[in-house]
Amino acid sequence: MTEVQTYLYELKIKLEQNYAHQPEFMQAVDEFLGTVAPFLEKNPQYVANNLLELLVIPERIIEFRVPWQADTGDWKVNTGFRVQYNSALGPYKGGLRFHPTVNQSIVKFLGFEQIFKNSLTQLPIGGGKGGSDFDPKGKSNAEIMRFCQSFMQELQKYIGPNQDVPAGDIGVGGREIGYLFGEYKRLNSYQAGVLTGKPLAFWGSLARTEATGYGLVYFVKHLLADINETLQNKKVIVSGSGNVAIYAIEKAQALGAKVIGCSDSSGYIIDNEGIDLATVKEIKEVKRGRINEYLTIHPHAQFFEGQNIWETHEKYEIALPCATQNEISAEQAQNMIAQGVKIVAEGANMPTTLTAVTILKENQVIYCPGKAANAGGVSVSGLEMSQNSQRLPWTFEEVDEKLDEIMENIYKKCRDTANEYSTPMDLMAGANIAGFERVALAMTLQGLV
Ligand code: NDP
Ligand code: 2IT
Repeated sequence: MTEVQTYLYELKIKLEQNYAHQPEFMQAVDEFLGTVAPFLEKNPQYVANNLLELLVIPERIIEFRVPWQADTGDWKVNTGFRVQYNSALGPYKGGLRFHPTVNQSIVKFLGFEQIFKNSLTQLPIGGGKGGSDFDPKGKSNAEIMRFCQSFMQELQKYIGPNQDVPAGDIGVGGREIGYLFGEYKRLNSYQAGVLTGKPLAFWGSLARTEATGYGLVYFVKHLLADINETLQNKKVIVSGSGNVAIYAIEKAQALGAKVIGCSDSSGYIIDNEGIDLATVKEIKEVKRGRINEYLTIHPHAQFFEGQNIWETHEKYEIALPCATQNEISAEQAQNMIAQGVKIVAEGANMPTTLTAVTILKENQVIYCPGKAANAGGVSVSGLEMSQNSQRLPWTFEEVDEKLDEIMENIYKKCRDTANEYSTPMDLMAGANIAGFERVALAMTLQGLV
């Protein structure tokens, strides 16, 4: 073993001893450590400085009690988290997730990936993530408001426009950001840049709602352009039907693709005539309903209750997983290949298990990791921060154009870095190394802090 390999091996053993109880965190770290050796061989100073161990330990983890009152009058409590992972490139930046599965392992994996994602955007933002095990499903508007207010009572002590700037993620959209912002303002002062993903009514950025889904499709568009192809007439399947999924479908359709399926946690729908997005938006954005309601308007479509969309027997070429982590297992990856998939581009964070990634790569499927392909959301969050600092809103077209440009740059950077350090089109290695390069340099220049 080379010195670099020994270093990575020993670090991995140490982390496994300490964090075996945090499987999602270990998965994200394993994926990263598995790709960076060629870069470290050329940059031995980072091994000498033990930079990777510094990088995998968050600068700070905040965990707090969130008490709130249900409409029934009952007293409830959840746990809140904020991982302030790495501030080498700027204030901590990353979303808040409200979902019953949230725990320290989940926020750490998300925060770790966010460091490299934010670095890839080339914007001045560090990495962070947070959330709560609160389940927004079935809660009244008043309960959501009280929960957000209580969550912010504690979180406000640790955030600020130059310190840590949260945004949305699963279960946190414009409504929640609005309530969180109101409470922050009440306790502090009007700091527009303390949160992003704000409603357009006050200091939000045009195109932020669309940014992650649009950015994902722009990434695929630039990838296809490289092989003289377009999205025209491509068959696409998207998982999820939340913020990222909806705007991925919208942009894919606008570029001529035929999207035939989407899902939520209750099952998936297939519409061979092409998903009618207006119906999905009405169900999800307006009524906050379930995906099977699609069939009441489009009875020719099919609903597969309780099933995972990646088990479908429909044929398609492009998969856009936009729901949650580890939604694609090894068996599901095999099935995707059997259905003809050529590109898997992740709108979600870490939706593909490591074994599934290996299977996809072995079968020449182009795999676009979330930390590169879904970076459009945080990119426009960065642009929202710029607009807030300038006190000037930009037009939709201006923001959208910048988003497209950022996604093109990220794609090309990942592609070129893969060519330099790994095998062609190993975009996972490309994203990890290119993301790491900027952070590692900044950390080194800032010294041992
Ligand atoms: P939303 O809450 O808007 O939507 C989430 C969607 O995924 C819903 O359809 C939800 O179904 C489904 N889902 C969530 N958890 C599960 C689960 N355990 N099993 C099956 N389906 C599930 O979230 P977003 O669209 O914002 O986020 C989706 C993904 O994209 C996440 O991985 C997030 O981290 C990532 N992401 C989001 C960004 C953003 O800007 N919002 C930016 C970059 C990445 P149901 O309603 O039934 O729970
Ligand atoms: O995973 C992500 O990049 C997000 N949820 C968006 C983060 C942000 O700060 O906009």
